[in-house]
Amino acid sequence: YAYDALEPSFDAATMHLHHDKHHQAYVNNLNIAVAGHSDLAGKTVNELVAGLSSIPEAIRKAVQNQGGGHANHSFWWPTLGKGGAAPVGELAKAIDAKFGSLTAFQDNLTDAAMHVFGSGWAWLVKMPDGTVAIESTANQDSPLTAGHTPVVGIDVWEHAYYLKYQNKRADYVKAFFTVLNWDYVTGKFAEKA
Ligand code: MN3
Repeated sequence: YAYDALEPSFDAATMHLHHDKHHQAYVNNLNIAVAGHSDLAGKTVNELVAGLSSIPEAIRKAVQNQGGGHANHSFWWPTLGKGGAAPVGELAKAIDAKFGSLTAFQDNLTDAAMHVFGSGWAWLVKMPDGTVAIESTANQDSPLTAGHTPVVGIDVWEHAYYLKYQNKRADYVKAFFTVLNWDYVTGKFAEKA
């Protein structure tokens, strides 16, 4: 989708900076970190962050930060857009089972997003047993490292919202729910079932 596709919730200038500068920097720095580690070359970024403990110590922190940044943003972009007002099918069932309602889920995720101190993410994740849960991660840590699969994520780094929303993270989080592509998220959840 175009940079202005999520206007007015997410403005085009923020999307340009976020995708072209911030996300690109994670990619560039990850490539620098893994250069010379030919054994890692065939792995996807999700495999790298999921297997963080087996990454050589000298580059583990770089893979955690830069690889996590690449993995988190690569996950995130396709979940944004216009598509569906609510989850359906298996995801709707899982959210209802855990939270009781879609509104209660949104309240819980909003709360998690508001309580991230500093930079990080709030997530709805799929647990190994198939249930869903809310968690937050610091910096660019990925839920994949703990064996949890991201389903919905909110980037609460200031780079995600400061240009348009300044310090008003609550307004940004509210806007996020208006550009969450439930059709896509629901489809991905069913795929991983
Ligand atoms: Mn970001």
